[in-house]
Amino acid sequence: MINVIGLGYIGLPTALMMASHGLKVVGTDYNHELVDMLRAGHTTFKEEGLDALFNSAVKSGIVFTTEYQTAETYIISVPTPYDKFSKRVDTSYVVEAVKNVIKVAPKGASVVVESTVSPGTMDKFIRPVIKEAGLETGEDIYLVHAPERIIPGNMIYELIHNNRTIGADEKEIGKKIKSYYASFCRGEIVVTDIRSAEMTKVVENTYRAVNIAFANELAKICRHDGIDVYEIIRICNMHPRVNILQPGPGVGGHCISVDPWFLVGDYPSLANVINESMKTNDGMPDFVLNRIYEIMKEEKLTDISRVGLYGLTYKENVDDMRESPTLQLLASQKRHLADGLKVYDPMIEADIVENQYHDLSGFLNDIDMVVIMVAHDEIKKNCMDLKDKIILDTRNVIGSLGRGWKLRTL
Ligand code: SAJ
Repeated sequence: MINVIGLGYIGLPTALMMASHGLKVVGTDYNHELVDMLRAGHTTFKEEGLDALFNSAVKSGIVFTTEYQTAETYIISVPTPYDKFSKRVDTSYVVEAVKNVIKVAPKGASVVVESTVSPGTMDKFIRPVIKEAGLETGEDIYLVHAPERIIPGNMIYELIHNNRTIGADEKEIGKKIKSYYASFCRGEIVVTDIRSAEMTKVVENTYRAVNIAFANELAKICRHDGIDVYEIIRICNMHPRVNILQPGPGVGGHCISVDPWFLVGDYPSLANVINESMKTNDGMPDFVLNRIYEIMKEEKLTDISRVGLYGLTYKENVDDMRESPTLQLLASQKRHLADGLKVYDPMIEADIVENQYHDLSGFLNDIDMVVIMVAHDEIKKNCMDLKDKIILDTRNVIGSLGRGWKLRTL
């Protein structure tokens, strides 16, 4: 039996996938409300295909509980935030989960950490916990690190099709865990050692962060000289070995805006490009705020409450607001003792911020200038409704459609 610990964005779909592919799975989460919701037949976030997968897993007998189980294998998918001051990974949730697991784990159980950790975490934080409990790794407990790679917005597809990495001390254990993932994963599953698995995961997200920072820096350079950055990127990307990403209002989510800091925190004198890239990305919400003020001045718009931010989530077509550039921008505006910006996001039903709207037409009626922060499909479908507004399109959604409109970009 597999006991999946932590039923969030990664743990839940992984548990459901394994259960619906014939493995006996119990999902454990210490959050009673979350477990009650799952038991009542409701999923806890929106993701294409998640509800169908949930129903299939329930039919196959998945169980949700707040209790840790006696199981042959544990998969730990709990949060690993980072400490904003030290820039280092906060391992407290993983350590706590491992402590709880080893209280009930039978001799020879495998403990798979799926949460993203910084390189060396298993050696520095997890092995000592096992030792302190009087247990031996490789005898009483087998340690494995199996980081995920799925992208919010396309999770179910990517769970099935992405290649994966499994890091284990013993090849045989690595192969056993690989067989569980292979029950649903059609990608290639590489078995390596734990330190390499830890490093690859963080490096993958860092690679993307650095490349997004490059696009963001280009946007600033092009703005300085009045050049269209999108035209530059489009043409450069026609070169066979160039693939520049898209600039944006900032980098959100719980991965690309977080994981690269682990490398900066652990290797402060070595991770220079990474450090500068992260600072560039983190500076983008302020850059957008300055653009808003610049455009207001040009358009002789004096009332900030006539400006609206479209989009609260960290990217398009998800309901996830973690580290969202819009929330960062609003916080920055508050620090400057100015507020009043209106906000709307079709993916968010709850009231999250002040001056938030829940319908697009009401939102548009009350503003003169709209700042597109997220490229949700809704805004693409309705972009003709923006025709008479001053538009700051930070995501290049409107593009050539807006010729002759009051359209600005980053
Ligand atoms: N973004 C840009 N410009 C771009 C691409 C993205 O500004 O050209 C922004 C997005 O708007 C968003 C942020 O970056 O705010 C991150 O979005 P994303 O779609 O690039 O990635 P995530 O954070 O949703 O998921 C990433 C993925 N990692 C990589 O692509 C290397 C995913 O595969 C990982 O599983 C996930 O992190 C994770 O959990 O680590």
